[in-house]
Amino acid sequence: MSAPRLVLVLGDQLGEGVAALRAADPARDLVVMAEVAEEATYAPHHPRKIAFVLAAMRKFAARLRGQGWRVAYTQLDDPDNSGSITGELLRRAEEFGAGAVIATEPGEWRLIHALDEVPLTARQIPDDRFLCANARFADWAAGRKSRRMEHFYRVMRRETGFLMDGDAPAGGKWNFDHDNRKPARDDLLRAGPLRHAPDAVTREVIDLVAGRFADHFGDLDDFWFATDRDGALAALDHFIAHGLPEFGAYQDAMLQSDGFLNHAVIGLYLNAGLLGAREVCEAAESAYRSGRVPINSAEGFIRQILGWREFMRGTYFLEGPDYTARNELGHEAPLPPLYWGAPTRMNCLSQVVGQTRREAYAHHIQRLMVTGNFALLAGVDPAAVHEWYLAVYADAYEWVEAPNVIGMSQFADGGAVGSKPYVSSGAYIDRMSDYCKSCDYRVRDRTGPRACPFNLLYWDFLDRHRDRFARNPRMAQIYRNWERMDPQRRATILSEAAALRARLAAGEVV
Ligand code: FAD
Ligand code: DLZ
Ligand code: SF4
Repeated sequence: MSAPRLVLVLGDQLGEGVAALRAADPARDLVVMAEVAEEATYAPHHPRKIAFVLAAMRKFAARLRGQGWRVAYTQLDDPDNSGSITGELLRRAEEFGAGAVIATEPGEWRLIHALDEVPLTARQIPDDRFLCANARFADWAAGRKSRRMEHFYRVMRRETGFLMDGDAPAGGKWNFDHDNRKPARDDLLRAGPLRHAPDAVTREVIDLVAGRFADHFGDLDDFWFATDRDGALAALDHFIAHGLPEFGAYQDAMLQSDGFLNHAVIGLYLNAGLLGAREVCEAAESAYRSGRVPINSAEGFIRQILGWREFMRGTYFLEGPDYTARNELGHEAPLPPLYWGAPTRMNCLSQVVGQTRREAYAHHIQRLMVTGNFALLAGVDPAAVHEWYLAVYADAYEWVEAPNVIGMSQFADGGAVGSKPYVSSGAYIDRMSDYCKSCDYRVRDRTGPRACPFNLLYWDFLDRHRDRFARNPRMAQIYRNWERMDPQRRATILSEAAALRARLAAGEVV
């Protein structure tokens, strides 16, 4: 019999249909899965994320064995563990006399390059779990002056047929965002995400992670994520029944008492491979077709997956390995310690960072308009912002995190993802949340000792980057407002903002 090949299955490739498994032969080949320190520490991942990935890996390995695969599985505390994916491939190659590796292409350049360099014959097969292949995205992007998600999304709607009535978009419009801007009310009942009690396998992993990564930012108690496909499917069903009907209306809202609102909390399951993008979109469309959810919710939700998620993946691979080093605005300030839990008087940041520490989760607007907005306004080095987001969220993998952070949130790619930077003063946060009511700062104060820092830094940011943005048609009105302001007031804003940035840079509590 010919020598076995090693079939690499990474911690975010946990589906039976993954390309490497389809290309392999269970009678001949050996699946390699490895819990390794390098993957837990290339960014200091939240312990909840590490526990989720490792527990899901253990259960997936058991499932593969049940289907007849031979699996060489390395646990984190195995004394022979080499500590890296390539180290484990080499160790298993020697142990089993294998010379070839079959891998599904990883979602990160770092690992793609590491596999290219492993001294074995390693074949990396395109990861076809996505609705738009990288080659298709490159084809769509070719020759365009600018790439915008909304254009891409319409192409995807047509190509996949999701929410189409013949040639026309269901409901008569491509995008129902206009109906999706309501602030949330505290007294509305929401089911929240489905919570799963950890079983024995998960509990063992939690103990291991708690002992090994106690120095990483993030809580591990009351762990409730699903860690297998059945649990992830139950979470999806729960969301479709209870969250999706009102998903659209409250998509942008933020509430101090509820960090989840009607969000699906399935990003971690999708990205790890426990759920597929197609089945999630199908579930949402079928709820719409059967009259269980309105079009603004179904469309708003499907756009996130068919539009944004695929657009971000295409962007990551099209932009290439240097994307995470981009810094078009030349921002160099250090990430303020408040991001790692140091005290802050800004209630919005304290709430979002606190929730992130507890849950390894924040929803899109919290990530974009609170933590992301503040880092951009404060001129933080985008590489440091990128490392933070990659570490702290359970759904963070570089292919999706980097275009969201370097591109959408920090504008460090100069506009490859968005046409203008997502910056706002405190007024936006006040309109969409209840954070400002319990803040030391006053959201209506533009200057003075209690002026909301977002207000000061907002004008300061626009002023600093006037050359780049003043001619952007979507920002012209804002610049006109700034020019019309009393010169004395403008000078006060700029000097107070400079003092604030100096205090942030010195690590003072702000
Ligand atoms: P929902 O709001 O319920 O949306 C449903 C699904 O749509 C998500 O699960 C996700 O798969 C997809 N989706 C929504 N928005 C986006 C988007 N902008 N890009 C890609 N997919 C999207 N998403 C990640 O999966 N991983 C990340 O590391 C990540 N980092 C982000 C960083 C920043 C600064 C910002 C602004 C957004 C980031 N996002 C990231 C996108 C989005 O915030 C999360 O996908 C979402 O909050 C996950 O929670 P959910 O499952 O409840 O999503
Ligand atoms: C995120 C993660 C973690 C924490 N641990 C492992 C691991 O021990 N073994 C593994 O195969 N994968 C892990 N992962 C997921 C990888 O980091 C992920 O495959 C790459 O970042 C590419 O997306
Ligand atoms: Fe945040 Fe400003 Fe509102 Fe305070 S007043 S919660 S700092 S936006």
